[in-house]
Amino acid sequence: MNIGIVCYPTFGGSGVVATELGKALAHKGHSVHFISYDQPVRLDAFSQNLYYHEVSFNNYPLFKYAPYEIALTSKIVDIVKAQKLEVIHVHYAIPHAAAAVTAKHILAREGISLKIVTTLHGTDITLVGKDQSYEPVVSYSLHESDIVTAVSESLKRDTYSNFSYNGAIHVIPNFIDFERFNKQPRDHFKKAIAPNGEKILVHTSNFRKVKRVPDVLEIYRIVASSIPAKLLLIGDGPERVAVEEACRNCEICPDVTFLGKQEAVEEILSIADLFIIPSETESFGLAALEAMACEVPVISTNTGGLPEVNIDGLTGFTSNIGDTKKMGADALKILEDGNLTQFKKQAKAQALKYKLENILPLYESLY
Ligand code: GMT
Repeated sequence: MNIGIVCYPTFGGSGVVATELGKALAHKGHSVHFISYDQPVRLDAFSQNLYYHEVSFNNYPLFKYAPYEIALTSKIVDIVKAQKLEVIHVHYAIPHAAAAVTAKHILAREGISLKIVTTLHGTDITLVGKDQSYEPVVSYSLHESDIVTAVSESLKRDTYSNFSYNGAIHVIPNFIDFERFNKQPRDHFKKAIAPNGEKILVHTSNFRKVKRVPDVLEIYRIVASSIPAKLLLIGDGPERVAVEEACRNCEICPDVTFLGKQEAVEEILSIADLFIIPSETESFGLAALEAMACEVPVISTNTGGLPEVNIDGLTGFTSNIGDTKKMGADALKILEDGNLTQFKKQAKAQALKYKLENILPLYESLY
C-alpha cells in the first residue's frame, strides 16, 4: 500500500511510535511517506520504501502565528496526489487530524478518495485537546476520521468522556522492537557508573510537569538512604533546569547524573536495576515498556494506561500519584537480592506481549 504518516518529529512518544511503525511497514514492502516539519529523529537511515516530505512555508509579517495547519494540509493534498497515497495515518490529534480531514475534503472535490486513520496518543486527549480552545475541532476530526485508534483502554475511556465522539475506537497499544530493545552486555559501562556494585535507578522523560521528576528524586532519596544506589536521568525539557538546580543543593547530588537527550537508551537500560515513572498522566508509558524489554522492573503511578503495562506486584509496583513514600518502599522491595531476578524476568515476559510482530498486523488490518 501507499501510506502517509503525519507526526511530530521530536523525541516525544507519539513521534517515536509513528516513526518505528513507518519503518516496520516499509520493511514489509509498503511505500511509506512521512510528512512533518522536520525529519523525525528516529528516521535516521536511508531505507527502501521510506520517504520524508518536509512541511515548509514562508512566514509573513502579518502573521503573529504562522498557520502551520494550512501548510500541512496543502502538503498532504500535494503528496496524496503525487504519490497516490491510499491512507493517511496521523499521530497525535492536534493539529494533524484536522489537517487530514480538510485535505480529505479538498481531494474529494477532485474525485480523489483518501482514508484517514487517527491515532490518539495521550496529552492530545487528556491535557491539551480537551481544552475548550481545541475540543470542538478535535471532536469533529474524530467523527470525520475513517478509523480512530487509542494506545490504551484508559485513553479510549478518556476520549469518550472528554469529547463529543461516540464512534468506534480501536485500542492498539505501543510496541517494542526487540532487535533494538533487549538487555545487552555492558559490564564496563556498569562498572564506570556503579564501581562498588551500587543499584542503578533510571528515569527517562521529556521533563514536562506531568512527569513529576521531583518525585523521582524523592524516591531515589528513600532508596539511597537504605542501600547504595545511583540515579541516571535521561532526557531534557522545561523542568530540567529547576530539578537539576534543586538536586545540586542536596546531599544526593554526587550520585545523581543528568545525561540529557540520549539516542541509545537501550544501552543505559541494559545496566539498570529499576525504572521510575511517577507521571501524573500517562496514556500508555512507552518509556516503561522499553525498560521492561531490557529486563528492568518498574515503579510507576497507577494513572492512565500505566497499570495496563506495569502489572502491580509482577513487573513492578503501581501507586497513587505523589505517594513517594510507598514508591520508595516498593523500590526497596524489588531491589532486595532475593526478589530482583524474578521481577526482571517477569518484566521481560510482560514486554514480550507487545513485540512489534504482534502489533504491526493490527494496524495493517485497519488500513
Ligand atoms: O509525554 C510524552 O512522552 C510524549 C507524548 C506524545 O504524544 O508525544 O507521549 C504520549 O504518547 C506515547 C506514545 O503513544 C505514550 O506512551 C505516552 O504515555 C504518552 N504520554 C502521556 O500520556 C503523558
